[in-house]
Amino acid sequence: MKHNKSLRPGISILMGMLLCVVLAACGGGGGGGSTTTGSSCGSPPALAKKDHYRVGFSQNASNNPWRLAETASIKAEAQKRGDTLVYADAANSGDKQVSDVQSMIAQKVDVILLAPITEKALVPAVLQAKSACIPVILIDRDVDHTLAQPNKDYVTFIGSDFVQQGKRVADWLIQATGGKAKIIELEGTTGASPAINRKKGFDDEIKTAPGMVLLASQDGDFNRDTGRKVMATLLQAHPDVTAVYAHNDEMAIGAIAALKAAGRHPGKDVIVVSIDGERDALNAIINGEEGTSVQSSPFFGPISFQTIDQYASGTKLPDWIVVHDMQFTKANAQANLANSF
Ligand code: GYE
Repeated sequence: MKHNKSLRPGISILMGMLLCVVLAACGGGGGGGSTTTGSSCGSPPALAKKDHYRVGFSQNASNNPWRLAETASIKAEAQKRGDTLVYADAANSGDKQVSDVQSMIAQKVDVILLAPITEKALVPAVLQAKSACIPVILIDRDVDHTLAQPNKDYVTFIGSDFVQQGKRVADWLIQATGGKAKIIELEGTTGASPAINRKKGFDDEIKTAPGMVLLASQDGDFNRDTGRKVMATLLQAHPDVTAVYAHNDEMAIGAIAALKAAGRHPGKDVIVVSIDGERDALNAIINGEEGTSVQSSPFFGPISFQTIDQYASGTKLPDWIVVHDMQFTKANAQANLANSF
């Protein structure tokens, strides 16, 4: 029969589609991602449930206690579960981190935990992992949502509310200074989601108190020595400074060193406040050189692997899994020293 030839492919496509519906597992296997047109493995890609996973962890840097604590937490949890960790440290380079993720894709890991250095640099890598049917879970830093979306291009973002962290620091500072301060702000790495949002949270909140004046705000790269150098320079331009807000503890410790080197008395003539809750900051709070540090928990191991389990089981995850943070002051710094990093 003449039209049989053209009919057959049509039938087999139909049969294939029916089979897909019956199995409800087209290309994906396990739970998680929902299948959408144009993607063979789900959007975001599904993750088949297994007893043990090969998990990629792309860390953006290892040059401070916070990063080391995060890596240790992830490694410990992987080991506890008998999962295999494929680890890479991008040493503060967006380009290196993109190639680290590409290498994990080439090694066909089951899932990638990614701590993207900036909001934009890792977007191509996230989309490449999606095309390769490997789900990505962002941890500790987010990407730009106009370029890649949760529950579509990647599974979810697990991390702190950075806007809230900045706001909490500002509220403490307004209280401690009676609403009057001349402030230098040391920003985290330009383009990194905690830097963007910690600035927003703080800057918006101090606007509610007219006596809070922002003298200068500059990138200190989340780094102790950069923070020290930037502070030393800004101090010369603004000797009237009475408060320093650093986006992380490392830069606060650097700023304290710069202040002391310039003959100032942190904790007395300049109040220093920051975010993270690392051991050096808690000690600075105890000895009076720092006012407060709002916690940003680096302990991502348990929550990340629990999220992998939930995703593989087909649990619908929120776009953002919010990590809740404490705040350290003179009242509780000593008691929390033993658990710090
Ligand atoms: O506060 C900082 C680190 O992304 C939340 O990055 C993290 C931040 C953390 O370098 O110390």
